[in-house]
Amino acid sequence: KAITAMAKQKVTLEVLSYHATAPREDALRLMKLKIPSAQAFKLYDFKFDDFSLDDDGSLKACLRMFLDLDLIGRFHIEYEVLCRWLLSVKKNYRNVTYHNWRHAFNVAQMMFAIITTTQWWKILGELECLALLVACLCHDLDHRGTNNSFQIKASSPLAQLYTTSTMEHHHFDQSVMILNSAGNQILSNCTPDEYSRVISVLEDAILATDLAVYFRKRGGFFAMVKGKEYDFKKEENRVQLRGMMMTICDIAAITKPWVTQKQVAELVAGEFFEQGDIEKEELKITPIDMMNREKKDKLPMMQVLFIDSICLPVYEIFAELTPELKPLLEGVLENRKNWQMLANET
Ligand code: 5BB
Repeated sequence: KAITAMAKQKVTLEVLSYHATAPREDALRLMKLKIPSAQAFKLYDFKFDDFSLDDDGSLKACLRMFLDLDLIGRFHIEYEVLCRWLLSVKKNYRNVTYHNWRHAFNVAQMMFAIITTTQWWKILGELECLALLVACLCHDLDHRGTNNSFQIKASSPLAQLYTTSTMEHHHFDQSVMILNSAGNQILSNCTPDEYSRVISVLEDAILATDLAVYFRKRGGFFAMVKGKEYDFKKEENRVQLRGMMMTICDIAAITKPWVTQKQVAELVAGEFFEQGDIEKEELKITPIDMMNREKKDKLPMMQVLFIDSICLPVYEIFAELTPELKPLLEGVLENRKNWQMLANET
């Protein structure tokens, strides 16, 4: 529904006015810490344990990824500014059950593991690697633990501002705000041309994490890979690749060893149930089964459905694109077996 210019301005102010960056002192502390190797952190590992690092560990691991991809050297990023930016990004995640800083960090680790294992950094180039790493860390900024359809049902200010990909537009906005905040400008030594390219790749990448966008774009990507007609020197093919890479990193918990997958699924379910509780108590509506804690017996069956309809197709196509990503597909199949077994018990 269209809103007037004045109403839109009011909503914009409401949504965009508040945000805070990390104190400089925190950056000075982080700067002095010794950064272990990528190997020591297991950052190349597809089976990286999502719960292995504490807050400081995750920040140091981020610095290691920027260092090893040579982004600090190539884009002349000041180390103190990078530390402050990382702390600010972390600070702008909320303490929600699943869509918090830990999730963002794990998505970035998977992106790092993929671009190093496949050596796709050579295809993507430094600018797109920088944009993708930033995108992973920022892709769920200020998530409130509720999805796009909730924003619409609750007529939240965000839904008035953005009618499609509501949360994802907000995550991108928050990303740009932090990138432009004093003391946090990791792109300040980029040329104007590099800056606008990074922001444009960042926008596409963050918007690609909307499930609706994935469904809209995946047919074209699958056809491109199946038809072997791709040429990653063509920008249109790279955009498609980058978008699908965001998807496989975002949902990579589904590829992880069973112990990790089970833990993450509990968190995802927990956040869904909390949204369901608000829908019941405040919006007076009946939540869908996925968000209804009275239906939690259905979880294993829903994970099988999630795997079949969303995960398997995209990990299959990436395994076809390069054998180096086959371990991700194998992880999904292993988890499918376990969820199917649990589903059969109930
Ligand atoms: C997902 C789409 N939704 C509108 C209807 C339900 N489906 S689902 O059947 O595939 C489904 C997915 C049902 C239950 C689920 O979790 C129960 C705990 C999930 C599910 N979603 N399971 C997961 O482990 C994860 Br991770 C997710 C991801 C949620 C964010 C989706 C981002 C997609 C990017 C392309």
